[in-house]
Amino acid sequence: MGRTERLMDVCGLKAGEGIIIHKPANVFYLSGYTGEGLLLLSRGLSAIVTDFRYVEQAQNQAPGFEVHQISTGETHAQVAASLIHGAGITGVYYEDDYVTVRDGRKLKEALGEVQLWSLDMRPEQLREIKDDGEAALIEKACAISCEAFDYIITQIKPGMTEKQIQRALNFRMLELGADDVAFDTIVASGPNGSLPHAIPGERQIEKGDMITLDFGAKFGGYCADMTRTVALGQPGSRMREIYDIVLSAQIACQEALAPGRVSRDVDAIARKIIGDAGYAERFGHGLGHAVGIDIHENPRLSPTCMDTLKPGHVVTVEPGIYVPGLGGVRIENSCLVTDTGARSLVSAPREMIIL
Ligand SMILES: [Mn+2]
Repeated sequence: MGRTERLMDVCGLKAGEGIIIHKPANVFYLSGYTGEGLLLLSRGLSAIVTDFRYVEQAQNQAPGFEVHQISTGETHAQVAASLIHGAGITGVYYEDDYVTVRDGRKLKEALGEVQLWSLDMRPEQLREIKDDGEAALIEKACAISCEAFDYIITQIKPGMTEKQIQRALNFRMLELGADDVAFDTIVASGPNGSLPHAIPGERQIEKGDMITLDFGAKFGGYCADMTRTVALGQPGSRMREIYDIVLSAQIACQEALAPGRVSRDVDAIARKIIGDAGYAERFGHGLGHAVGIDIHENPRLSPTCMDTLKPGHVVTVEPGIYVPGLGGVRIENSCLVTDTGARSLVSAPREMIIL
């Protein structure tokens, strides 16, 4: 069954009801189309509403969809509304978590008597379970990322700035076939490592620094996410200790991934290991998150997420310890939950690399 049919089924969509999709990630998931515009679905209609710039692209990327071009001065909502009225649709699900208040009001005006209901993240729920093709794209994105990592560790030298490392890493991922980077690459050196989402700056790296690299390629519309913390020269004893704690937490949690496990219980394993070592307050973020078309998806491996892991989930396992004034360590793999357990899609070694 196709993705649009599955979505209509989980919505319990009846004749005379429709779905409007605005969110680019959901439009791509359901149709393959990557341009601007919106998707309109019903039991008898599969349409893309877009403007002149994207008509040919939409026809090529989404051959199963009628493509409707808006005229100058016309809005997407007006064209969608006329299609909805023409098809005799009386109620429509839409993404009330995404459409702005202003656009929602315009949509309501254009639709007139047609009712609007919340789509309630149902496309995102379908996207949680990756099919084999999606898992293969994430695996390829991870392979590009790992190859770029192998390269960058040969390039890092004292005196380089964080920004220089960031640029070289991004450029290598693009050279290796990435569509783009999946998110802004983090390069955090020395004391900057205590900032989990540090912005790479002009700091020059020096001997004795640990450097956290958090990055990923995007390939075929899917994201990779990995983090390694490497040392330039011998690190101090405290940073070594922190590294060993984070590594044991990462290994234990990755080994614990399996269908049937509750997300928060996996998070708790890391929190116990790091807490027992005396660093509970220095691990303030969740253990991980799902990754796919978007870099952050559900389920979350966090203290509050009760979701059960299932085959086809791809989740990151990324414990970290962050000590202001000293630095930080994070180690992250993106992992595919399988029928029997899980496997990392990231092949780079997790043990400390000293450059
Ligand atoms: Mn991550």
